[in-house]
Amino acid sequence: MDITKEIQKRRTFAIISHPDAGKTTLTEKLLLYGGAVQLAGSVTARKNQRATTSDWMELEKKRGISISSTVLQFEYAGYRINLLDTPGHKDFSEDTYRVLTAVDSVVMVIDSAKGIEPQTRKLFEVCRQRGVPIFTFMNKCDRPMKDPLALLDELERVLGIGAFPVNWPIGDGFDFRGVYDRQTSQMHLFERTVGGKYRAPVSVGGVDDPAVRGQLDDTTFNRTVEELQMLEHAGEVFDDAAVLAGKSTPVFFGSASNNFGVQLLLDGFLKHAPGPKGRFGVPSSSGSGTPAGGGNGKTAEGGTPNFITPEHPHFSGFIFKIQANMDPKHRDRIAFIRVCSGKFERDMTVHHSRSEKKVRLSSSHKIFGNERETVDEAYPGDVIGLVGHDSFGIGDTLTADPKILYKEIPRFTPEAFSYLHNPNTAKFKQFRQGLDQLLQEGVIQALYLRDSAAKIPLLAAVGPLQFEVVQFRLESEYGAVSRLEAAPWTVVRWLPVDMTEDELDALSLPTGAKLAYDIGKNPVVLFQNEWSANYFGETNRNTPLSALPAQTARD
Ligand SMILES: Nc1nc2c(ncn2[C@@H]2O[C@H](COP(=O)(O)OP(=O)(O)OP(=O)(O)O)[C@@H](O)[C@H]2O)c(=O)[nH]1
Ligand SMILES: [Mg+2]
Repeated sequence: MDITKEIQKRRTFAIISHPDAGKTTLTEKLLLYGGAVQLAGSVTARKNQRATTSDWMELEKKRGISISSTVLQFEYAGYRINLLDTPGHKDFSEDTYRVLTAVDSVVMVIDSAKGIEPQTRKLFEVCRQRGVPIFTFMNKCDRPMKDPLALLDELERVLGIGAFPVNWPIGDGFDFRGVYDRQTSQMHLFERTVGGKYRAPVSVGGVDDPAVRGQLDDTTFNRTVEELQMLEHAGEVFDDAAVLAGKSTPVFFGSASNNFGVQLLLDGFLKHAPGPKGRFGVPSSSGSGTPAGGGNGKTAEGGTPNFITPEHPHFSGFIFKIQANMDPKHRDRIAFIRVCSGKFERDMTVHHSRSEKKVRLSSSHKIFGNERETVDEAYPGDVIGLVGHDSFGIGDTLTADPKILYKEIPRFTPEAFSYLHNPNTAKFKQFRQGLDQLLQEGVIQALYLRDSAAKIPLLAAVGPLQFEVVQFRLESEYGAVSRLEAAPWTVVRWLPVDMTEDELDALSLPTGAKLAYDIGKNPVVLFQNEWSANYFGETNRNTPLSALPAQTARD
């Protein structure tokens, strides 16, 4: 009973979009509302954390972009909110996609002047495939924006999703006056705040309220009334079932940097967003060997095989992110786990899927940007950070019931390759240690050429900005300067994991192609181009190639 109540309190969501739409700004503003509530209570220690930015990494501050996803947990209106800010740049999409496996819904931020941009569209596709409910925030209404009706149309046309405007903008750009809440029939008038530091003051009233009417010129007033009538006429109603199925998105307008519409979004989101959902596990090879469903097509509770509900009596969760050196004072690594079922208690002993060993989880934290606080218990929906386990990797399951195994983490095909040299032999230890850590975090992948005596790591990235992050972090966190050298390949394909060394020797590769191993010692072929990879595929039909990394290590 207790646990059901805790589960119902949790809301876990990610903020996604194309770069620069305002995710981090919105995140910070959501905290202002969440944090302000905490200030009223006893948790005054939190006060300074309002200054904590979601972009805490040095390189992020320098570049003004998000490079890594950030977890923030706060209480608001009786809810325990786990919020994940994600990077928008496509080179970091591996991190963003991993985060999407850990959430129950998303807020999609759109720059109202630009409409739906390519990366938003890609991320939306992932959400749709996963059936994740989507809430939309049309940001930057304080700047000249596209016609709001055209924006709704774009959502429907480009994304193929129904759009229900929960509120409606009044004017835009310099003439932006606020939003009309269609649920309560009230106008929220906008006042600019200096630097957007404080909660924006809002005055509220109906359309015909003289105080409101007096703020609007005739053109703006008439246009708003006309648009609202058109929306009423269209007769769409808020359809919770369609939202939960990811078929329709509630739309909120506002301006994150001005704190405007942020509270309406937060309240509207909490009213309709789903709590923690159950997840499918896969049959585990460890434990008793029987899948969670008992193998008879039904679980003990009578559900679908291996479907693990949050109320499942045993604790389970999976690691979706690893981050080292978040706090320069500690220099340790945190494994972020999404709790999926049961109750987590600090010091509990659980089964770790990768090592198939029992581990005791004694160092568990609640995370707030790069700040942390010991947490003694956690419930489904919570994201907690675990410290002190070097064997933990991304995708690992931790559970009190060894029969549960999650396979949630998506894999990506690298498309950019570059050697990473260590020019300073005296710093070899730091270089190696730093690189190993970054590889474990999944910041980048590394390959090693098969016939090369010098073990120079060949970095393999989804996008070239990842190289920059590796170099920057090696230097700033490990004191190791590095040098990149362009490599001639653009395509990597994984070979069957069970190929023997003799079989590898016997392969006849196209010109310029090379054999290499990934860090799990799985064999791969590097090709100069797609054509060469296809040619090899056609002439070696008995040796199937895979564009995705092998899931299991050879040793
Ligand atoms: N005018 C205006 N600018 C805004 C608003 N919200 C955000 N911005 C600005 O837009 C820029 C990008 O904001 P961020 O919050 O860093 O964007 P992001 O989506 O987190 O970007 P990435 O994480 O790099 O993908 C910053 O300069 C913000 O100040 C808004 O409501 N109005
Ligand atoms: Mg950001």
